[in-house]
Amino acid sequence: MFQISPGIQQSDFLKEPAKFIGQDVDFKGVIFKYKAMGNFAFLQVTTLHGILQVIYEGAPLKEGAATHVFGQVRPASIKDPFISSPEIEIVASKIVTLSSPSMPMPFDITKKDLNINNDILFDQRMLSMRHPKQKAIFKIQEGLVQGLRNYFIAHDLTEIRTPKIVKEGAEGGANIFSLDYFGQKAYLAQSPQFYKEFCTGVFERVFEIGPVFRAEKHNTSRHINEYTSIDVEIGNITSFHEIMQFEVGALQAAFKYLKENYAYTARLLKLEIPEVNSIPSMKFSECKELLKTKYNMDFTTEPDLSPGEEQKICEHVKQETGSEFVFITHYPSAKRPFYAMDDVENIEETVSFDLLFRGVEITTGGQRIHDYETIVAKMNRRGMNPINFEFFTQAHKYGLLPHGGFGLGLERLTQKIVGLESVKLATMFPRDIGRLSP
Ligand code: AMO
Repeated sequence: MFQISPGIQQSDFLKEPAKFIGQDVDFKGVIFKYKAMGNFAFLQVTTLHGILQVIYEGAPLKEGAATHVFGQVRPASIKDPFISSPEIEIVASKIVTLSSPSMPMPFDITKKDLNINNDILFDQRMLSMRHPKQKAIFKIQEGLVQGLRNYFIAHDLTEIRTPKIVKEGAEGGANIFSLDYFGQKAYLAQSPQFYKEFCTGVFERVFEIGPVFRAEKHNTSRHINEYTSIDVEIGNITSFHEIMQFEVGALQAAFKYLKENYAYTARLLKLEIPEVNSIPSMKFSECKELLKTKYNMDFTTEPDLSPGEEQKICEHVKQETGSEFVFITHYPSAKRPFYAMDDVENIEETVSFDLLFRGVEITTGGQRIHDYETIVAKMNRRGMNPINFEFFTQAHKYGLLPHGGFGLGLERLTQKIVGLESVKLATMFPRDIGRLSP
């Protein structure tokens, strides 16, 4: 018997290669690009922390081979921005091949831009993601989640985990997947709405970052059938404005975190990470009026904004204020789910909001009904059977704090930060009406 102690090998060199100029180092990585130059070769080697340039004199090596490189660090002769530490290169004295591909890649992955069509990109996701610019999208996504999570924890939110197989859908509408649960009808959760609301009665402030499911029967650039919802719910609020303020702070913190910790990835993708100091806000009804007068878009009787209207409003706000974000508040009650609180000053409107960013809705949020009689009355008005939702309204019956929150779509946020044409491109393994694999 032998003892297993905690730990895994970590390389100070790979974390900060520029600090090792003049020193002998060794590290492991995969040859991304091999360029023969006569009697030597330039290699780009993908490592745990980025891509390094290696100069090597020796027998030819295969792209895609996993290697152990031994050599010395020196200032770089060519400063390539594709390399994560462009200021240095490694002159290899020895390269040991650890494993070698038996087949060439189905497409040329060594180009600076992959340029393959989306079907191939997604069919071959496990390979196409190896491209540095594809991988970078998901590093940015990781940074966004980490920045947001840090902010949530710093503001005393408890992280919760809620079921994804549920008895009732929370959001209404037809976009719900049903399944057979040992003879009972069940659904895939459209959101953790009910659960996060209960949990304000336990922890006061909660968040969850997890998958949710929407049976979208159309193929659009803004919909996927499984996405990651960043859900927040906060108790003891006096107004839904506090929820909006909280989201402004969370986005500000996440973008700062990206700038501080993902500089190489941001450079590789040429990101424009927005500065968020404050976010303008306008009422839904004002927004409809503006669209009519300024853009001749007369859909004033529609209880929601169309994608075209969202785009125009963002354009207008950017022109007027410079902000790439805008909150739209007071959505019509008719369009919001039953749990949304109506405005006491106008019960046709809710104290709710959407946040639009670069032309697309990325968040819905608002204050919720916390009173038992009010929520049951609203369900009855909508023809819903309160008995089916007793598990939810019990929380209201036994007392619930005034509360509110929001749901932020991680893939849409990533899409817009990176500047991708579709939300699917910001999803590692997208699910849409025609795709269930890989
Ligand atoms: P809503 O249904 O508006 O609200 O969803 C919240 C956010 O989730 C994202 N989103 C999607 N992203 C990709 N594909 C989809 N099919 C998709 N559908 C929604 C959007 C959207 O703004 N329970 C409420 C939130 C709350 O009030 O707390 C809810 O789920 O970015």
